[in-house]
Amino acid sequence: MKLCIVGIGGCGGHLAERFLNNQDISLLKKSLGEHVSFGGVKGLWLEADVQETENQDFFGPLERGCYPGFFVPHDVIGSESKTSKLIVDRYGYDVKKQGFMRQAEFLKAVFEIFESDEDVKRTALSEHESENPILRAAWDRIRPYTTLTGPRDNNNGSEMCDGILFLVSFGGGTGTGFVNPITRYIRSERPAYPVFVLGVLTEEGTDPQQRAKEAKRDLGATISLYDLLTKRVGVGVDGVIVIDNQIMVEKFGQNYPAIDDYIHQAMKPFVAARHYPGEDPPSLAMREKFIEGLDHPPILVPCYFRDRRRKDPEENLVKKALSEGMLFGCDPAMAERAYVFTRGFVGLDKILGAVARQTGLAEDRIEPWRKLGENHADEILILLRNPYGEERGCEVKGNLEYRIHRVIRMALRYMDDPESNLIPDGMPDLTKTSLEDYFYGDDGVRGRLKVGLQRIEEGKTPFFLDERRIFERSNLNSGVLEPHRGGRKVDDEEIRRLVEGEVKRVLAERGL
Ligand SMILES: Nc1nc2c(ncn2[C@@H]2O[C@H](COP(=O)(O)OP(=O)(O)OP(=O)(O)O)[C@@H](O)[C@H]2O)c(=O)[nH]1
Ligand SMILES: [Mg+2]
Repeated sequence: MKLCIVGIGGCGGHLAERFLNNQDISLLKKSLGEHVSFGGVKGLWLEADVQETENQDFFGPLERGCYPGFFVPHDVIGSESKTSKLIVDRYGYDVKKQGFMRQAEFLKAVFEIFESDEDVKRTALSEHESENPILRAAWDRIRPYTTLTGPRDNNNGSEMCDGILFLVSFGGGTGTGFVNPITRYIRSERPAYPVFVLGVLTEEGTDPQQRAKEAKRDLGATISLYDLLTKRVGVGVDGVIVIDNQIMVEKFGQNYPAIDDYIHQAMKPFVAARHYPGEDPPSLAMREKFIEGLDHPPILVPCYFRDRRRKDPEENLVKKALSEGMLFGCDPAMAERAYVFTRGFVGLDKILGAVARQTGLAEDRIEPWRKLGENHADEILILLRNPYGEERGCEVKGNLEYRIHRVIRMALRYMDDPESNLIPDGMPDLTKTSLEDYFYGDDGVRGRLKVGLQRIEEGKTPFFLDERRIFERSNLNSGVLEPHRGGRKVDDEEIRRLVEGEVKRVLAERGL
């Protein structure tokens, strides 16, 4: 799988820089040849705050043909835009606000409006030739790097990426809020194209920039994770790779550049291109492996270790990866599956045996993919699928349940704090009622998070159940939105049809 890397927001941009860095010899930052990133990845950075794009010099404006480039999606909405005015007048949300608002629910609300309000859609269509112009523009910038480019683009297919990896933090506003709408938007067009998210969960206490309290960041993280994990397979992403900044900060101190270098290093076996002969499955087949047997996207915990080349390295690599090498705390014995990526000289049977022994998984639940490595070192990345679900597992420090339980408790605390002002004054009644209902209503997020906590305590999986929208299209003809009334149900049959259609289309495109 050759990945298209899309960093979103501050953390996403810093990480994307690591992945997209040029390996070619460069002089004074000018490449002497073609820009070649590790693993042949390509990609871009989506940012909402122009100021942030001016504070760095790695990415240039895509509009000016720069590579690697950044793009500010809401720039497609002009300052005199009727669409923007309609949304401000009816809902009180200003999509032109610089950097948006640092809240996950802001972007969630805005894109639900674009999806559901017929007047907004009509106005946007006449003004921007798209009902959802911000997401359309973002997707239009991503797609040319993928095998999904239209036939007229005349790109060399083998150069193109056959999967997307979004890089975000869970805890800010931009990455946290944008990742769901954009992945959902891509999915509505391409149900079977591999799409993964790597999300860095914000650390405990204060972050170095001290921009927001932990509880506030945790509410954003919770909303984003909730929305990612409750979509059905084929509607949502194919996996959410989680990394805990808390573990990273304990390892490296509050040094984001060092943390980001390490995260990139740890993901190298996943993105590396040089496969062992016969161990390079088509990306659609790999995607199938990740979601096999699941209704909802899995959580994937990365465990990484790198060691100088030794004789018989397998047992030690696996052992270290599953202990000191976990990038998010968990109990590996709880994993349902393991996807193993190695670089270097390792034996297939030995790796399978070592992972089976140390996780308790049957060998048919372990998927190994070997790649050629660097001189003098072997490395391993194990992605553990859904390694949680033990009764009272949330009481054991170091477990996934323990960390997520804390994040949800913090989110609830923030929701219950009157100073949080989650229903801003001055918003139109429609928005106030919708937010009130979304957060605090009988079927609201507050109640659902409490259920989530209980499910975690009881060791049930998954801990979040059904999707929850802020706005729901309840009256198609008038175009007036009403608060959520249960969500659109996408049944299994519809998903199956969408996925089958997509598989057929891709096979036909490749003449298979
Ligand atoms: N590992 C790592 N974590 C980061 C980095 N930058 C920010 N974070 C974490 O991510 C959280 C959110 O910050 P950003 O990613 O900058 O937020 P954003 O997505 O740009 O959203 P805004 O709040 O709208 O700026 C912070 O609280 C940190 O926990 C980074 O470079 N590396
Ligand atoms: Mg930011």
